[in-house]
Order: sequence, then structure tokens, then C-alpha cells
Amino acid sequence: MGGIGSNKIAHNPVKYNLHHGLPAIGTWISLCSPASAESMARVGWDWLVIDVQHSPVGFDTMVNSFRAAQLGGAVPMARVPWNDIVWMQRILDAGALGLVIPMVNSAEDAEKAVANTKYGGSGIRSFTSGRISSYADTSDYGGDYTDWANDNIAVIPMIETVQAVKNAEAILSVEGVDGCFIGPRDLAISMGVKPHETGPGSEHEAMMMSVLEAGKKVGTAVGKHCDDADEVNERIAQGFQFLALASDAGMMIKMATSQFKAVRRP
Ligand code: 3PY
Ligand code: MG
Repeated sequence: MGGIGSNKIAHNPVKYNLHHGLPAIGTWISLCSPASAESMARVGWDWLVIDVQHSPVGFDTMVNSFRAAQLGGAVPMARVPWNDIVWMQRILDAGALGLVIPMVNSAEDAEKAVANTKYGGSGIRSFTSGRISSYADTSDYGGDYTDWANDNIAVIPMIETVQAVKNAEAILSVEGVDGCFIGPRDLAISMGVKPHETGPGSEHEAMMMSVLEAGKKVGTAVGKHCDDADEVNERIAQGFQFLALASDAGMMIKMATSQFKAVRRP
């Protein structure tokens, strides 16, 4: 058993961090490019989320992006399009070691997200020896993959509506939820506030902090999407753990824009 790129993955380091009070920091892959995933992974992020909800990524490209992330040493994860067994099962069989599930608004939604991800018991995932099972156990027909998957695949519901914030403690108390991820923009939309009405001192910020408090109370990790490294550092200090720093597309455009503006034409 070894690291994320080896033949046998000992354990999922993202899940380990979330359960041991440590941060797990990554970025979003929205460019629909395995080359981007591979290069980003080699930067050193703990994980990469392939955004299957909001990028136009195709299924084959998503699978190759998982491979590329793993090759570069980052835990391959996906934001699934919806809390839906059809999508979640296929994306797990394709090799995601963690799922970020949008718009989880209640404990019932969270229970469904967990069930969609797990085998046996209250789980409804169906088995085949997919590509990732051989990284858990190389014996015939998946070996102990089902137990390994139940133990190691991270389940991270998104809290991104007013209703979800109100239900945060219940959502974060559901067995099998490894952490939550706040979607600040959808939360703002749900609150009916504009971007300039968010930030320090705002009701929007207070809502996000109340989710963090709920997480601390029940002992479940909380995360959020951040704009830049300064925010990631600030959020770590506050106690957030699962932190996304922007996206490959966002960082490319930001850097390209600043470089383009810096060029002096004769
Ligand atoms: C949001 O801000 O709504 C998000 O989903 C960020 O990932
Ligand atoms: Mg969102």
C-alpha cells in the first residue's frame, strides 16, 4: 500500500485530514483538460475537484483528468452535477476518491448523498470492478474494494442556500458526511444579496461563520471556496478545513489579464 499514485492506495489523505483537524487544500478544474489537471497536481495541491456540475467536461475527459490528477499526486475528486445516484455511481466507478455534492439542503438530502456513495447497509451503490478498484485491491473482481471505498471515499455536501445554513448542524451530524463545502455565490443568490453586499461584517459572512460553528459543535469539517491564498490563510486560522483556492480557469485568466495589461506597446 502506498501513496495516491501508487498501485495500492493505503488511504485517502483528504479524508484523513478532514477527520484529524487538518486542512485539505485544492483547486477546481474547470478547463476540461487532463493536461491542466496533471500540471495543477504537480504544483502540490492535496486534491483537485473536476467540476462536472458547471464545466462542459465530457465523461472521457473527466476520467482522464482523474488519471492525470493521480499521476501528479493529488487526490482526484469531482463536484457531481446533482445529488443523483446515476451520476454519482458512474463518477465513483470512474475513479473519484471524493465527491462534492451541490445543493444539499437538509439532513435527508445528506443521508441520500451518503447512501448514493456507499455500498451495503443503508448505501445503494452497486458494484463492479471499475478502474479504481484495482488501486485498492489487486485481487480478482475488486477484492476488498467495497470496504475500502466505504472507508476512504470522501462525502462532502455543499451548503449553499439559506435553508442549508439553517439545517447545517443536522446536515453535518449525518453519519458518513466527512465535511461540508460552502458555495458562497449560490448562498448569496439564495439570500438575495449582491456580491458587494458580502464580505466582512455582512449577513452573508455571518451565515458562513454559523456553518463553521455548527461544524465545530458536532466535530465535522467545514470548507469553502476561496478567492485567493490570503483568504485561504485567513479561513485556516478561523478553523475551516476543506478549502478550494479559485480554479484553473480563474487563475489562468487572472494571470493572463495582469500580464496582458503589463505589456507596454510601442
Ligand atoms: C458557489 O459559490 O455557489 C459555488 O458553488 C462555489 O463552488
Ligand atoms: Mg454553487
